[in-house]
Amino acid sequence: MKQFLLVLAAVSGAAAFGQHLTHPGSDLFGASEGTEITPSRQSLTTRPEAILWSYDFANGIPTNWLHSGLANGIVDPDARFEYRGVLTTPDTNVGTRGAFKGTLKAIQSPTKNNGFVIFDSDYLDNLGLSNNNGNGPAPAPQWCVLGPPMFDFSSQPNVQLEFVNYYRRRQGTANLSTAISATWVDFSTDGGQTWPHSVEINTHIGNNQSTTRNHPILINCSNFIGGHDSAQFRLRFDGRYYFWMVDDLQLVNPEPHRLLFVRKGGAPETDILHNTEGKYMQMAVGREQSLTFDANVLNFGVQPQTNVRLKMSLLDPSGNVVATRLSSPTATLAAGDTLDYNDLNTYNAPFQPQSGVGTYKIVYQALSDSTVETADTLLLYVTPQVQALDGKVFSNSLGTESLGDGGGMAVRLELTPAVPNQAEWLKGVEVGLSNLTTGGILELAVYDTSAWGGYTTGFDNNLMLYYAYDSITAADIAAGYKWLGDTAAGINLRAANPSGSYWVVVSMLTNNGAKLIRIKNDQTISHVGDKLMYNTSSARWFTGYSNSRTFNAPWIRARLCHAPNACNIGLDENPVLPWTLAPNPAQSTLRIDARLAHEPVALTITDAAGRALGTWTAAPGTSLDIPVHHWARGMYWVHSQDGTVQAALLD
Ligand SMILES: [Ca+2]
Ligand SMILES: [Ca+2]
Repeated sequence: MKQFLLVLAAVSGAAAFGQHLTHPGSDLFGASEGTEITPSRQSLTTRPEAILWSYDFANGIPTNWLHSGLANGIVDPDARFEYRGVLTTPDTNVGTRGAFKGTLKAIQSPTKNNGFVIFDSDYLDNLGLSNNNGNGPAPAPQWCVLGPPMFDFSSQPNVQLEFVNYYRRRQGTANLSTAISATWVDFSTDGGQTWPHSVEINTHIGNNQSTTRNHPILINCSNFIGGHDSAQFRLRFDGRYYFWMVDDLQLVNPEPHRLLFVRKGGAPETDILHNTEGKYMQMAVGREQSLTFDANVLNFGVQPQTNVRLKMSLLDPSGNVVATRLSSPTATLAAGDTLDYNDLNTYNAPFQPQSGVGTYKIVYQALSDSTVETADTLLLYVTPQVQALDGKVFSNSLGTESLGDGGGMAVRLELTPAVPNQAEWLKGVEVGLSNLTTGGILELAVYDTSAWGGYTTGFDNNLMLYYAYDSITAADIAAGYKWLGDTAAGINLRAANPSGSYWVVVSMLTNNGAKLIRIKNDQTISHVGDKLMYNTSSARWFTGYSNSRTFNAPWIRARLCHAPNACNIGLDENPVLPWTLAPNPAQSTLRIDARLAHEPVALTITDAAGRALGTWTAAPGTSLDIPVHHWARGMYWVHSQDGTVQAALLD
């Protein structure tokens, strides 16, 4: 056990330094699919008396606005935002016209129908033609700024900029990094001669991801332009692909009391922590995990906020609040300051879903004496048998286009037993497939965590505990998942150590690129340390992509049960096995205990590779000792004639 724990710690340590081990970024021009990305709730200010200025693009781009641009570093009159209006061609029903437009639509701003603007980097680079990159009217990377003339805010110390935008992201700035957004807002206090303040926006999405079509942007720019008589702001597109649509600009007085959930220092707005390495948003009943929570909250209002704390509520499947937790309070939070997860957490008071199978709701609220801010509700599923990282949200897919033929994904599986020391079984794995998948073969392998040799070495095949593979059929693609398990191979993995951790590895084989496989991914909750991906071109494993959740919670769902015959809902989940192994791990002798059996127990033992080592029979009501001191250390399988299989570990 000591050795096992050391290996486990090593893997955890590596994951904790994941930022040094992440892939530099997917080089894929992705197809658009899945749900759009929604950050924590963030609504525009609605108090009409607070509006200092607004423009809804009903009358095009005014000629007195700042508007200029560069294409690939050269001044180019085509590097401009385009106006989509009622009478323009194309009109307000059309968004991007680029070669990668897919079925993407126009922005969904409040006044979309009277006009909006778009910086269509995709179209400007390729004129809407495939295989024409760089031959459009304003080749990428482009740089373009757009903004109204200056304002006199000498009597306005507090100013907030708001607008609605729809951005699909690829690379930012002339240095072209997927880690940087191409969407910025700059601020000037000298009428546009210099722009000393810049804010990168839409940082909550990664490469090839889109915001929602009505994503609000709120920037408290009091410290930038408040109190200045030559105040100015401009939108800046600075990068490469895909597009940026903007509408309904307004400058307002910030609200006196407003808290916002925000990202800070790479930490997500809100986070959920489990008492295991794996963050299971689907938990098999009996394996419910204790949960704690944290958040980062910004005082986005004008006034200081007092008695600031995080409140968590758990609602059971009937909608009843069954638990609440509060973080310790912070006495005062100044305007513009942020409390992070060190302050706003419930680490000292875990709670766990206890009302059985069903969908639980988790509600994050930031409280002060003056206001309440509620984040989007999170759903957690307690299932009859499924244990999975994903929370059933299809954000995007990732597969062989990016990871290559033979690329793979692994998720961590903890077989926490419902009953201490009771054996746990893996019946099989369900892999969520994007309908962009065209076929190929999926391979499933399960390893103890001790098989992990590092990011370049990968998993030791000699320590493989379970293996299955199958072709992806048209029916699988139509169903949206591929089942790999009992029907394919008829083998059950039994956990020799029920408290152990395993890696469930899915490899994608495309017949030398003839087929495409894409596996669904959920970006909702940040995952670190419980998943890995293998990229064939780099010939190594990665924890994910830098600054992106493109590979976050792949839909690789394990079906668990307490015995091989108990994997169907409704069956007895606690059968008594007619025979047991002892001791396990064994050293010199492996004892087959058949004292509870009513018939002779005939056993075949195979090594991890499936090679048979011999056959033994224990008489009912007796024990049989098998000398194993001359066998190699490692994992063995003990098969009985009734189809039961148990793992034996020789130590
Ligand atoms: Ca409009
Ligand atoms: Ca040009």
